[in-house]
Amino acid sequence: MKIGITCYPVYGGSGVVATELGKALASRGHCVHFIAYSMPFRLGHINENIRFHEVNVNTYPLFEYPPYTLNLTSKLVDTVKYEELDILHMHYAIPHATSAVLARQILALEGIRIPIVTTLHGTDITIVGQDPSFAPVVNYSINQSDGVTAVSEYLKEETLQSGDIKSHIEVIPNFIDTNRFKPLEKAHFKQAICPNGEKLLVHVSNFRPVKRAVEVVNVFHALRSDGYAVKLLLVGDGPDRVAAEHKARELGVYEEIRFLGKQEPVEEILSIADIFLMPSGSETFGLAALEAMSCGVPVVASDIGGLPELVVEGETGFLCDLGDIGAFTARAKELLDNPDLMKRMGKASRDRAVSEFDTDIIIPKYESYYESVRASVASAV
Ligand code: GMT
Repeated sequence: MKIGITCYPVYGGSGVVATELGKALASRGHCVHFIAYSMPFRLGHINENIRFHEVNVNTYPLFEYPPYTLNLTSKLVDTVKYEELDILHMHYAIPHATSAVLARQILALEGIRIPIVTTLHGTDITIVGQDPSFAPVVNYSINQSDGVTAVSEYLKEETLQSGDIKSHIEVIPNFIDTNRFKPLEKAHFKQAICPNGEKLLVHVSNFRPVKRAVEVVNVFHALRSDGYAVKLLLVGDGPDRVAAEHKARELGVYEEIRFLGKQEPVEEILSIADIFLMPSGSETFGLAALEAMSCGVPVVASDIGGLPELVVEGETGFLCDLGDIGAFTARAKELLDNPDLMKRMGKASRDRAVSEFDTDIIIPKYESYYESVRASVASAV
């Protein structure tokens, strides 16, 4: 198939999923065209099955707010037409699905009927989609898509509960390349970070407020105050990084924390982690937690959103009430006090990643979904 994929090309879950999906589809023989305002950050090398089409955003003195949605629409029209695409897959409803629906209308005038699949990742529904200034266009764009997928049962239910979405929603979870994200031998790296045999807590995110990165620092401080020999790695960057740094200084633990900023390859960092902390206030799936699990790391996460579909309470990690620093600290202590439990949960995490979420399990679900959407569009013409 010739597949057009549009996503936010930046550091963030939906961009990672879209990019890894495109790469995996290309390696299975499909021709994948990425259409975005810059090269997706995880794309790496282009090969004969991967093309990139940059959306240029016009500036003109009249345009105080450049109309990116329209530039994207035009690029979608051209790419579908000249590259003879079979399907468009839009990641994130706003504005990608909207542009695709408009592009489909323009192409129809030339007798081209392009099927559109929209994947909902989360904040397009849980935050942006709830904003009344966006809601009508979000709902319209989703309802007009030929196929809609969501990354968890939780997100599917959230979307349907709004009452305005009439589409059937297929749940296809996030996935992971378990050959890349696996426990790696990194003893020297661990020794450098934890020179006295300390245990290592890790948090990876884009430091948006929803990630509650400051709470990671609070948990770390609570553990240190109770005499636990631990270190903390904070990976990623974003609006709350300064607040996390400030909290670390205020609590006197700054010297025990490394703020690494945006890092690739994350799997090397996760391989030296003992516990992964995810105190998020909202998480439709929690891709960063899956990356940790695939590297054999138990996860202590908020009991919210799609996280209970990923983290099996008491088996691959622990789920805590949102914002309950005491509970997060207690669960981390349970793991730190009990090396056998930590090992068992790390192995269970890895096993779950391999058996439920491996790329080879999930990508065929997208392929067959594309086929079914194409078939239903073709039969309706
Ligand atoms: O989490 C973020 O801030 C990024 C966001 C995105 O849209 O790029 O991630 C969302 O999509 C990921 C991939 O499907 C999910 O794994 C994340 O849980 C989800 N984030 C939230 O719901 C906050």
